[in-house]
Amino acid sequence: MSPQATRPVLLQTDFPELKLHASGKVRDVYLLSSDQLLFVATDRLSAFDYVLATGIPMKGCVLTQLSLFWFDLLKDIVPNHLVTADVKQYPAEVRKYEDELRGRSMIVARAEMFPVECVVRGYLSGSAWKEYQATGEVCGIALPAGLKESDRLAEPIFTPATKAASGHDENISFERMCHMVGQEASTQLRDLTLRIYQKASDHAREHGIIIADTKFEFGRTANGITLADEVLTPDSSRFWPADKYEPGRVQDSYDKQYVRDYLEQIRWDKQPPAPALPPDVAQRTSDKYLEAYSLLTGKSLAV
Ligand code: Q0T
Repeated sequence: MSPQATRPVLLQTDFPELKLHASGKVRDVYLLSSDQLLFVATDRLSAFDYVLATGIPMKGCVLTQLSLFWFDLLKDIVPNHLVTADVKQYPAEVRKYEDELRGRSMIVARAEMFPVECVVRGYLSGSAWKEYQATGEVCGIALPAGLKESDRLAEPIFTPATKAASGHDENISFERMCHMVGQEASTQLRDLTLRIYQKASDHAREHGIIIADTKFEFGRTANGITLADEVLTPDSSRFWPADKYEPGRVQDSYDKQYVRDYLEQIRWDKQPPAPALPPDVAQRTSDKYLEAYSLLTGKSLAV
C-alpha cells in the first residue's frame, strides 16, 4: 500500500472554452489572454520518445511543484515567468476547472521566447557522450582525452541546442547561437544557465541527487531576460541517484528506471503504439517522483 494520497490520473485535458496554444508530450498549454498562458502538466510519461498508454499518479503535480520550488530558490539569480499557481487566483473561466488544475498547473506571463534550448552539463552523458566519442568535443568545446561515460566534468559546460525539424534537438556551437540570437543575449543566457545550474546542482547534490544535465528555456518580458518553461524536473533533466553513481557506464534514471526495465523485459520494439504499464510499475514510478520531490524540497507533497 502506498501511503501517499493521490489525485485521479490525468492523461488529457479538455477545456472547450479555453484556447489550446500548444500540446507537448506531457504538457498542455492554453492561451488565456494576449499576455498570459496556462500550463497544465498531465500525468503522461514518455519513454524512448513515445508517450505511454498509462499515466503516472501524481507526476503532473510533482513536476509543477518542483518547478515552483526551483523558481523560488533561483529568484535572486533570474526573474521567472510565474504569475500564480494558486487556483483561487485564476480567472473564473479557468477556475471552473480548479479541481483538475490544483497542484498541476500555473499561469505564466507570455514571453518572447529565444529559439534555443539552454543546455548545461556537469556530467558526460547522452548526446554529449556520443559527440565526445566521435570528435573529442561537445558543441565546439574541446574536452580532455580519456573521459568515460557519465564522468563528472571539471567544469559544467554550456551546450546549446535548437529544435530541429525532426522534433529532436540538434546540438549547436556557441558561435552558431550568437548568429541566431546575438552575442550579447547569448552571453547573458550562457552566464545565467551556468549560475542557475551551479546553485541548483549544489542543492540537489546535498540532498542525494545528481543533476547530470538540464535544459532551460528563456524569454524576454517586461522584466528582461526571464526563466520560462518548466525547470529542473526529471523531464527536463537527467537526475541520477547519487548513492548509485559509478562512472564508466550508463547511470540508472532516478524516475524512469522501472519503466525502462519493464519495457526492455517485454522486448517492446519501440514502435507505436506504446504499451501500457502494469499497475505496480506505474505506482513504483510515482513513488520515485514523489521521493525526488521530498529529497529536493524537504517536504512531502500535500494535495
Ligand atoms: C512560451 C510564451 O509550450 C511549450 O511546451 C509545452 C507544450 C514550450 N513553449 C513555451 C512557450 C512560454 C513559456 N514557457 C512563455 N512564457 N511565453 N511562450 C512557447 N513554447
